[in-house]
Amino acid sequence: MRIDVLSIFPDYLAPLELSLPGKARAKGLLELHVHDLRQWTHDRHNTTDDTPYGGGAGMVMKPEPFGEAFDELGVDERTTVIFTTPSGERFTQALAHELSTRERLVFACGRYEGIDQRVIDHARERAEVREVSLGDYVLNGGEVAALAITEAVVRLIPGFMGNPDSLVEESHEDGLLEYPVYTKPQEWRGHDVPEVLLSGDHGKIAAWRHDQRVRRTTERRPDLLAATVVGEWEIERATA
Ligand code: 6GU
Repeated sequence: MRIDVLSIFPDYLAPLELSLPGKARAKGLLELHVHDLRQWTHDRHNTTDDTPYGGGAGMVMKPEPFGEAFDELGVDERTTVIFTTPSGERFTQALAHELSTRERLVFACGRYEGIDQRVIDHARERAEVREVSLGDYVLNGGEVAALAITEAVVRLIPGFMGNPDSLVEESHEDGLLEYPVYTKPQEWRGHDVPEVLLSGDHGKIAAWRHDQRVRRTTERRPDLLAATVVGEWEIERATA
């Protein structure tokens, strides 16, 4: 996979050079380029924004730098352009899986009040386009979202995870949150590891963990339960 990120604050994306994506790059599974959008400006102030037509607060990101960036990067029908915006569809594990199948992602990070709509309309004429939000809160710009989306997607690229089993039992893979985990020591500051985990009875442990997942999901994310195969009776038992 190749990922290009367009931003007026490329330093925000520095963590991408490290950790998870760094490992994928070392394995040759990922090629990653972060670009300063200002390199596609031509005035001496490197202007990337202007006042909105029709009036209103704030500034709008100009279309020309994005257009020139798309041209130079060769954005085409094999490319998925991701506009990070609080007005987008919500980013989920399902969307992470979908994006992990793409050969080429280009992130266009919005700042200020957003990007001139014609950039998105134009991108749709030459590529697949997704407008994506991290969740229902407002950030100063799309850089943190591009970072989060990249990390979630890259770890799903086949061959990236050392142990693919660890992907299966995670929160948001099957619609239930994860069970609580414990390690040594067996007793710590008056808190004991649950007895069942020391029993050696793998069937009982699996049943306990499943109950814990149902209980947590019911308490913290009841909205997730509607989409799972967990029945009413099971929720009642786990939360009894
Ligand atoms: Cl993608 N951008 C901004 N500016 N705020 C957000 C967001 C994105 N996702 C959630 N809040």
